[in-house]
Formats: sequence, structure tokens, C-alpha cells
Amino acid sequence: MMWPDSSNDPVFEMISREVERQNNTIQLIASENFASPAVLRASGSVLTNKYSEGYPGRRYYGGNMVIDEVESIAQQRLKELFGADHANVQPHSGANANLAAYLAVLEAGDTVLGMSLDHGGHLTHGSPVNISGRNYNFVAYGVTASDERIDYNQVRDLALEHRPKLIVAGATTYSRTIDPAPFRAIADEVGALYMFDAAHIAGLIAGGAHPSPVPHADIVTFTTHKTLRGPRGGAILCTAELASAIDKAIFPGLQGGPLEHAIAAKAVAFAEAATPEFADYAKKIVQNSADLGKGLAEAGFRLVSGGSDNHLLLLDLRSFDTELTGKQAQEVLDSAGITLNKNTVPDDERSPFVTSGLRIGTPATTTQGMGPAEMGKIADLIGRTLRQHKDEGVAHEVRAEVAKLCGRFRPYELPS
Ligand code: DSN
Repeated sequence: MMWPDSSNDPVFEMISREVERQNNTIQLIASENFASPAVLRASGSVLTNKYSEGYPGRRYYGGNMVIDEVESIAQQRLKELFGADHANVQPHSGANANLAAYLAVLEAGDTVLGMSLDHGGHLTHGSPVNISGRNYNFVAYGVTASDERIDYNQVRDLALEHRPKLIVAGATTYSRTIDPAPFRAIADEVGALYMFDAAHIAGLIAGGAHPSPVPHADIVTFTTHKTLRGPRGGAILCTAELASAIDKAIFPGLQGGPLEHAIAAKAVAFAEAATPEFADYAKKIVQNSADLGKGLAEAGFRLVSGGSDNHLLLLDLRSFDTELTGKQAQEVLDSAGITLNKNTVPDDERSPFVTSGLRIGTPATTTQGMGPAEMGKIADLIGRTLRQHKDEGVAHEVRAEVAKLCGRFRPYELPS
């Protein structure tokens, strides 16, 4: 079989155009990153051909000698990376990892405490439109109105009142450190299990730039493609006591055949994340986020909670321009070559499709090698574009500056 190109199928021309887009525009989506060529190679391998339902040494199909080695090395590397008792590398996504964790330890209707989506949680933390909110009785905690941070006293009060079977920590839009220890103390006080969804910050934890929940939590779930910089997918860590329940929940409970090409790519990423270079990278993500936040504050934006301790910032646009919505800001910045996402701010009066905020993250730009000078420049470009968002000429000018900046920090040299 020959390797194809765009003359065989226009899809390959589309992939080349996406490489161009990623190379020539600024990627500030907090949950995105640039996977290494090694991760991409494993991800695009013939391992995609193999059925391997089950686990290493216990498969429902023949021919899994090599696959067993691949999945075993992924498990081993992951356990070592985070110092965990047990690792399951099969979740197809972070959402599946979370749902499997619930399936492992909950019955339908059980009470769970989780962070509300509109204060920074996740759909799978009990949103009524998600299966988590439909199958389980989620009670939501949030951030305080005064400092826009998690109030551990509120979490404790809710836990004492509702006696949850499981407490879920972790967020998708929270710019501050989540201290894993107080959740353990609260869970112990009410006899609950404790799960930490580390999807956004797994790479920061691996690199030592955020406290690890692994010694505290019964279950830690995460995605492998955000700050961890691996392939798109999920993973679960847990205590030895929960290992069997977690494995059964993923297969046969929730998923069928594992994506072994993705598992191979996860193994490659876990090795990359164990290096001193990755630890340096994790620290730089955090520094870049702080520097970008400083620049954006100087450009006139209000940062929710006043700043960032991690890889992301949440801008509240209302004090910058009462008319400008997150949706409009995202669209005009897209036209200027700056990619980010609209996001609700705590207690937003606008809908999630419109929003009053922007979520901005630094994992991808840090992978490219951008630093303090570039963060200052990006803050300036965002400020200029949004201050004159009705002037298409400004977006056009900014786009040219973006292309120049990106030309010095190209993530991928060749079309894949
Ligand atoms: N879509 C992810 C994010 O952007 O945070 C959460 O699932």
C-alpha cells in the first residue's frame, strides 16, 4: 500500500491546511497543545488495526503479543510518572474517564459533590444536560463572589449537609491552584470517596508545577492532550483497592476495543513528560500565564480572581466594553489570527453561546518556545484588536503581526 497525499483524497490537503493554520496563528485555547512528532507518529501507526478488548495478558482476541507490550509500558510509565498504585490507559477521553470512575464507585441516584459548570467545572461534573447529572444526584459548589476562588468552607458545609458518596475536585476554567489536601479532609469527615479531575493540569502536576492530587485522592482522572501534551485521550489513576472496579468500569462497563495507537502515543508522551525538559516546560507555562495576565491587565482587562497560578486566565469583558460579548471577541480575534474560546464568567448573565468572558491558556505557545516578550506582545495584540473590534482594518493589521510572530516559533516544519 502506498502512502497517500492530496492527489488521492482532498482530506490530505485539508490536513496540510490545518498544519498551516496551527503554524501561522496563535493558539491560546487552554485545553490545546502541540503534540510532538514522536507522539504523532505513534498515533498514526498500524496499531489502529488491532482489536484488543480486555487488558494485557487477558484479551478476547488473538495476536496481541505486541499490543500487550505497548499497553503494559504505557501503564508502567504512567504509574511511575505520578507515583500511583494503578493506571488505566484505555479511556478514549476525559469524559469517559470520569464516567468510568462514577460507574466504578456509584449507583444510580447517589449523591456527588462537584464544581458547577458555570463556575468552572465540567459537563461531567453533574451538568443536567450530561449523563452525570441525569444518573446521579450532583450537588454543586462554586467560587465565592468576593474573591472568585473555591471556598473550601463552602465545600465542607455542603458535604456535611448532603453527605455525598463521592466528592469531585478539578475544573476546566479555574485559574488558581486547587489544593488537593482539603478535599481529602472533607471526604474523610463525611465518609466520601474523593476523585480529582486533573484534565487541565495533568502536565503541570507531572512537571512539578502544581501540587499532585495522587497521594490524596482515591481516583485521579485526566486527559492526555492538554498540558500533558500527548495524543487526544484519557487516563485514570487509582488506589490498589479500586483497581479492579476501575478496570471493569472501562471495559466491559463503558467501552469496547481500546485505541491501541492512541495508547502507544500516550506511552510516548508519558516518557516525554518524565524528563527534566518537561518540568522546565511546565514551569514556563505557569510563568507565561502570569506574564500574559499582567499584560492583559495593563491593556485594561479584568482577570477573574485577579490573575493566574496555572496555565489559564479568564477575562471578564464587561468592564472593558459593556457591549462586547465573548462570542464577538472570539470571532474578531479569530479573524486576527488569535485562537481562543468564549467562556462564561462566574454568574454570567449571558448564555454559554454568547458569554461575557474569554478563556486564554499558554500550553501551546509555551511549547512553541514563546516567553515573556511574546506574552507582552500577545496581550498588546488582543487589546488592540478588541478595543477597535468594529474596525476590520485593525484585525487585518494584527493578523499580519501574528503571522510575523508565528514565523519565529513554528511548531511543525513540514506538513504531516
Ligand atoms: N473541552 C475541554 C476544555 O476545553 O476545557 C473540556 O472538556
